[in-house]
Amino acid sequence: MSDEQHTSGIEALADEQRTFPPSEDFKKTALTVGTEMYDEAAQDDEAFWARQATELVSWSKPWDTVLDWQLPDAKWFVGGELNVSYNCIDRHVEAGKGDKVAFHWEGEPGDTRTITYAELLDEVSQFANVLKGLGVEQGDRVNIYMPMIPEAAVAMLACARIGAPHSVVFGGFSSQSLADRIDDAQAKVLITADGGYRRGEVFPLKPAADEACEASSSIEHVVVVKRGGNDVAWVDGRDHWYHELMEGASTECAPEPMDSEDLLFLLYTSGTTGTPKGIMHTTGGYITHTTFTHKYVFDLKPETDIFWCTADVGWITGHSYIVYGPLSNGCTQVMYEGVPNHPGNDRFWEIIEKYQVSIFYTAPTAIRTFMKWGAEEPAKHDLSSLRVLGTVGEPINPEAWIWYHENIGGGNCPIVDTWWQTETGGIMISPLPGATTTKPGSATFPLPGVTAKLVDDEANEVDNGGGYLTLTRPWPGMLRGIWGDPERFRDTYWSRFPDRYFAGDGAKLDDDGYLWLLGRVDDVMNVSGHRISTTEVESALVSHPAVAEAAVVGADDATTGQAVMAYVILRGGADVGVEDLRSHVASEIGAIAKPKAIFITPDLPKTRSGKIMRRLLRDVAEGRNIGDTTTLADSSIVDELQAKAAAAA
Ligand code: 6R9
Repeated sequence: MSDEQHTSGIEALADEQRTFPPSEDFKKTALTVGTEMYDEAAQDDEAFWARQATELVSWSKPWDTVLDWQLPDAKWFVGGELNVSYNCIDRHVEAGKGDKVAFHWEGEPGDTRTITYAELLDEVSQFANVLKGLGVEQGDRVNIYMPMIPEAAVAMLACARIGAPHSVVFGGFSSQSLADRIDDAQAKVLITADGGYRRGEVFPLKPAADEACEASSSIEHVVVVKRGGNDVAWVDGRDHWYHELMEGASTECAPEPMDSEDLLFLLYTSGTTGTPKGIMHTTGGYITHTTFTHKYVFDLKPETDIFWCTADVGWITGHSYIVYGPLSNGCTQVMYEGVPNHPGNDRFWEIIEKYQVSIFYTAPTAIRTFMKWGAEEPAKHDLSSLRVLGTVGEPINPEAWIWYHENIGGGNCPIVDTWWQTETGGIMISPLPGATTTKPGSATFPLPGVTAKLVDDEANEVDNGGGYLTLTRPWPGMLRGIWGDPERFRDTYWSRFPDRYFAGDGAKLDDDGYLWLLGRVDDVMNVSGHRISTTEVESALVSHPAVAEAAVVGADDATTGQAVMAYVILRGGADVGVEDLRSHVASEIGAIAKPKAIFITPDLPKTRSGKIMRRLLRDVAEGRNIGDTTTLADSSIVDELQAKAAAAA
């Protein structure tokens, strides 16, 4: 990568001076314009969250205690009972909003489906009865492996209705990844589809689901939604068509009252080791956090806004800001199945115009791709319905922020750059669009009720300059643990700095107290907003019979944020092509983890004590000059790698 590209990336954050105060016009109708909520939460954060839980969430039994905090274990709204599917559906129907559209769903080929809250209630209740009929009981885990179709949300909500925690696995993950997650959660039922549409073609899901069932031990039933129309293999007694089971199912299914701390779902995410972690989210705190943040961060007016989050339900963003937060707030959403460039590079802008989307939430990597496609694509469409824009998943470079502001927002939509994680459940650091003066590239300030502090290596708090991002107070949406591994939970998040949650991100505080998130400080890469562990890719590579050793690093990439770069030592006498190794990683983990480049090398740069020097490999991959290599066991290998990298660039 050239120096020029490099300074347009994260380094440019440091020089960014422009500020964007909310317009007078926006402030006229904004939910929050001043600092009242911040002041209230600073006085007493528990009372603040309790007020949100009372005002925004319906409980069948009130709680006794707001917070029970015994580090690292937090319990919120202790003793309270509620049902999340009731909060997301029934209460809106009961309030006379049954005819309101919950989803405008758009299939990639152009087919559409409109689902009202009343229809959603019927379908979710029916599917909840289907699950019960398959023997799913409260507490049983259900795996979901689906394309972006409404049935994915229906399946999640049906699980929530009967108190069966779901574990959604992104449809782009391989059968092996799915099998690992099924086994870890010991799920009884798998819900999938024959296939879905992507880039104008059907991508089959059922074959991977079949392989995963073979490779795992706990699945008793597989429910298959017909979407792609592709041929599928069938295991009699185990496999069932969704539409056939639904035919006979009753639309009456009372929502199960759940304890506030009952498990709502597991969602697996990459950590610094090779094994993904099953992040646990519970009921009362999670729905309070997602409902609150969805309302205030996006300045939501549920009566008039049309909300569109472009994430996949396989990620936390899809859980919190397609399914739970927006439906709990009773708003109308757009849900889209496919890619942004089918049939043309303006598909997103066409959808915004067609459905009059007013709040749009996407990822920086998507914005940088739109920049490449050119401003003439959005210019073909009337985007004047938009009033709030959001980003999530990775730091946004100021250049992309400004492009988004001008070309999508028409220069007058506030941008909310939202920092959060699978583990936090919901948004933690973000502007409030009517109250916060934004700076392009800064996620600005912790939300009311959230306490974030930077610390240095010795755990001293940093008020100005760079440090590690930590959270000092519990928040309602926080993870309650790692499924089956309490020790890893403590080690990963609570042991690096005493009495604090360590997020794994580096950040900087500027002179005005604005937070600038700078990316991961651990062995986790962020590729197009997806978290991928370097160790996981290394394990995938060495599982190939031709590979002796592998080192993987995330290198800066102008479009995807980071790109996976691999250095591989082959076994003596082995001969394998780089393409074969790339495909091997895709089949082990999924296409998102495919290395952009693989360098075959006779050796890897190691310290005298034998540690692979990743920092140096990153420098090589990013085309930087390597300085002092005297601590290296053999420095000639670096010259060789540099020559290879230069040849590949
Ligand atoms: C929601 C989500 C979490 C990691 C996180 C950080 C990065 C997310 C960001 C951001 C800078 C933002 N991240 N939002 N970095 N600015 N606005 O993405 O969850 O997939 O678990 O990833 O993503 O590095 O630690 P998840």
